[in-house]
Amino acid sequence: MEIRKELPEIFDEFAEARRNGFIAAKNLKEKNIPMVGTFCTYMPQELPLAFGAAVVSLCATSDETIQEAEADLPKNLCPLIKSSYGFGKTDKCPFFYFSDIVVGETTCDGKKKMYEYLGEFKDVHVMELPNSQATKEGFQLWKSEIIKLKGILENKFGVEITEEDIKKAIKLKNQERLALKNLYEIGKLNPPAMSGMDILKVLYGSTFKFDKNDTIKEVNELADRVRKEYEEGKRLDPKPRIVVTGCPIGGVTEKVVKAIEDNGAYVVAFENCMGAKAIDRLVDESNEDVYDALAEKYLNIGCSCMTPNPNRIELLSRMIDEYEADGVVDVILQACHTYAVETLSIKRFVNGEKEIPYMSIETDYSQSDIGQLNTRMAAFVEML
Ligand code: BJ8
Repeated sequence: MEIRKELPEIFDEFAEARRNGFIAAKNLKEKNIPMVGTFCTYMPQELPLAFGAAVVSLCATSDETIQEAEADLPKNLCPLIKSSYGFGKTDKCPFFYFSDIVVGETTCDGKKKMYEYLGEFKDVHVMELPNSQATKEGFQLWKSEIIKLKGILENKFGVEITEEDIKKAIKLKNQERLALKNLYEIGKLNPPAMSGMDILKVLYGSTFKFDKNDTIKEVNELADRVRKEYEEGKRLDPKPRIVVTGCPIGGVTEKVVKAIEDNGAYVVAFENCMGAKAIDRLVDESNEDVYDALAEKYLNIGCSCMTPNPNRIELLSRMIDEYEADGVVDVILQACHTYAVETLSIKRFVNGEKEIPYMSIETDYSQSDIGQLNTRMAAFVEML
């Protein structure tokens, strides 16, 4: 077996996508293409895509503006919220700057209160997300919020969004999900074909590429290439296999994924919002009612802001089995209460039903806990 040391440079091209995305965003604006900013996976991207707008994620990933954010927001608040607000407030994020409208949702308390302040200097629309997926009333509320968003976008941009347009956007977005799945499901191979860091580069980078057709093609080609090389014998060393769950990890990738992989394991799958939580479930193209289809897909995202939250357990369970996980690492961003409270049920499930080790870590966007994280990760991997 040839042990793979050199990974394709194309992974780095995806890692560069965020930086190149600034220029791409500027080009879109010069062509008068509307841009819709989003902070959350619940935002039905098909609606802006249906009238040719670009969608960009505004969740900030560095601590650069946290100090400025803390002038307005409490220190003891999730770094994703502080950092995102800080980049908006200081005009340091070109994606925020270029966004014509920001669409938020009533997910966690910190985010929804932050949107009120964001609305003071940006056009913000907040969708009312129900707290539960289990009731008919909740479903109807979310469906009506999706229809309301369509009206908001139509008014704002002076366009008409037809059901035919939405159907086309559903197809396109599903194709993108399938391409990204095609790529991240490479993580099922044992021994692995690519590291978790490389999987993440593609998943994260793809959110800053605005031509969906190009992205679909590129991601599928990359996945085919990695599978072909794997069959030819290019593989990574067998090591313990970790599934990562919890909060979005854009701002702590270096600390968490690198700490896992530097200390003797591989991340083979991401259950969180940069991975399967956002991608796993497609929109049902056979449903004639496009709003029903969108409401069904998005409302079923297994985020800890839902009560109860069985869909997170269901997805995690499938992933532990399909990716032959040896352990689960649950990443909690500091002061994220819903994910922190849910650690108990995730631990019970992983240790009890799945009978594999579980570790939760609480971290923020600073560099101060890198040493401690590495020590904990090394001890955890040793145990596997
Ligand atoms: S669907 S995970 S992107 S809400 S901001 S909840 S970390 S305290 S991001 Fe999220 Fe949508 Fe859910 Fe996904 Fe906690 Fe921070 Fe809140 Fe956060």
